[in-house]
Amino acid sequence: MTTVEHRDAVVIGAGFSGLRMLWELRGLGLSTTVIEAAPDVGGTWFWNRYPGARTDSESWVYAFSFSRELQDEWDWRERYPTQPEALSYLRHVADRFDMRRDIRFETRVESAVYHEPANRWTVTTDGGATIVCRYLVAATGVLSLPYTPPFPGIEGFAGESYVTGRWPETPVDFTGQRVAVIGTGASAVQLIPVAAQTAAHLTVFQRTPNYVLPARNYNLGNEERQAIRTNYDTIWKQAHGHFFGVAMDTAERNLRDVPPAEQQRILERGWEAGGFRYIFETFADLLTDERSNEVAAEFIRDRIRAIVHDPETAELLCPKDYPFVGKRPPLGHFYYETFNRENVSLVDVSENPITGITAHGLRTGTDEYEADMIVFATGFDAVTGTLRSLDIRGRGGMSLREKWDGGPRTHLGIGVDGFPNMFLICGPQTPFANLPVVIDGIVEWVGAAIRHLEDNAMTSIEATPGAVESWAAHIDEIIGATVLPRGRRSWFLGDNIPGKPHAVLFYFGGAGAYRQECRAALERGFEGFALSA
Ligand code: N01
Repeated sequence: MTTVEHRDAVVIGAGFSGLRMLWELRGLGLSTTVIEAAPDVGGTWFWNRYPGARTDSESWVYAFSFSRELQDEWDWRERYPTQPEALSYLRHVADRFDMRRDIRFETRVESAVYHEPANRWTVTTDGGATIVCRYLVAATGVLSLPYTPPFPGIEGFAGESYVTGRWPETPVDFTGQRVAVIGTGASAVQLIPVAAQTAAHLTVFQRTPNYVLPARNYNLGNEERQAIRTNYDTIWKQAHGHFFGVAMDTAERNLRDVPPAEQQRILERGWEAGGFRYIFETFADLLTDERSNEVAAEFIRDRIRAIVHDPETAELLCPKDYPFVGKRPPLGHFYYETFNRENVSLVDVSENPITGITAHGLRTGTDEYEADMIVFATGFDAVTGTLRSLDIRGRGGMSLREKWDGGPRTHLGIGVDGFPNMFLICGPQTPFANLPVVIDGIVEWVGAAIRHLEDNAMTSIEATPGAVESWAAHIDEIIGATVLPRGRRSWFLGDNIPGKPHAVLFYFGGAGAYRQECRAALERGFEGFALSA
């Protein structure tokens, strides 16, 4: 006989979002169980442990801001934390706040079903548990379901194969191996320079080149660490208002208003500053003006041509038929330099696609390539993939999977009509930005909504169909004013996976503006949501 457990809230996932949500719910005095598939906390940072993995956000904003003590006692080592460092931070948070007692590890949610008369969610897990709760929070991550193309012959490969998003805990040794890497997104861009150091030969299979920005990582000294701690109030204030949720300046001048020599000087400064500073601290119109965007794109192509010695390889690495940021630009740690190594080669599979995996490597339409190891750095069924893989049912048994057949629909990326008391943390149609900062804002909003229900003896909150329609139109309107729809097979738009509906998966108005939109809805009595007594 199954025992039915009762909780105020169930949270799915124990990554950044799930831990932050647990902290919030505890603050409201609500009993909560977090359900996590992995044997530990960490989410993205648990699964993506491939060599070279590290954040693309600067460490001082890739953190929680809810606890001054946590800020004061944690020391980041580098500008961009490595995967082990990011994971140990999240482990530290879980231990520091005694969170593990509320987390059920190595457990997957199978279904979550809303029962209308009782106004309760019933969550079932693969471990046979049944938990009945009032509030359901999906903290399932933006990039949590890896995608591997269904190449024929994969199972017959005689060597070792790995997926970046499911990297094993036991170290993988590339020494003396012929390694094939499929993909040139952010994951591959991080892995390639590291694997190239020990592999006998590394072959990179590229379908679409990316605009890779130099990260310019460095170790943080004691003085800088101390300065970060002292300035945290200013750092968070800046990050909360910033388009990308980071502590960077926001350029106010437009490239089109500046003479060409000055344009180049400013772009050079952004390029040298490293990371996304090239986008945000240079010019205000890079994402909205095609001609300005093209100047910034050509600047990057020039750098590629200057770094990569072989002109043919350099040309292949230059993105040409889509705008800068039309795909999410990866940060490189000597990425382009790696193609000057004797043991690295680039294969262009844009016109001559990979047609299958053989016992000893892979094949394209015309050629065969031998490999001892294949790394699939082929991306994720992003944003909606994990949510759609769960059997979530709202009013009248309505399935979230079916409801989103044509693409996701939400209000503020937080609520879905027909799914009362269900909250999404970093669901579809929330900002594409530095996630800990976005998470913080959303969790605070959800906390305020639940507090409102509890304090006013109300039973449910649910997005209205009208608000959901308006939010979708708003999202479309925002992206329509940018160059982003011209991206190539962008996962921002669901276009990286054959058959996935083309839909705008993010709010591209910026993290700061989104925070204001959420606050305005709250101040107007949770506008766009129906509340029931
Ligand atoms: O995945 P991707 P990712 N044949 O989708 C190629 C975040 N992230 O894991 O572009 C050949 O970007 C595909 O080619 P194409 C970050 O937000 C963050 O690298 O579709 N190639 C592409 O090159 C990032 O944007 C960090 O033509 C095929 C690659 O596989 C997001 O995760 C680190 C193919 C997939 O690239 C996703 O990055 C890492 C096929 N059949 C990731 N199918 C940090 O913050 C796919 N590809 C540090």
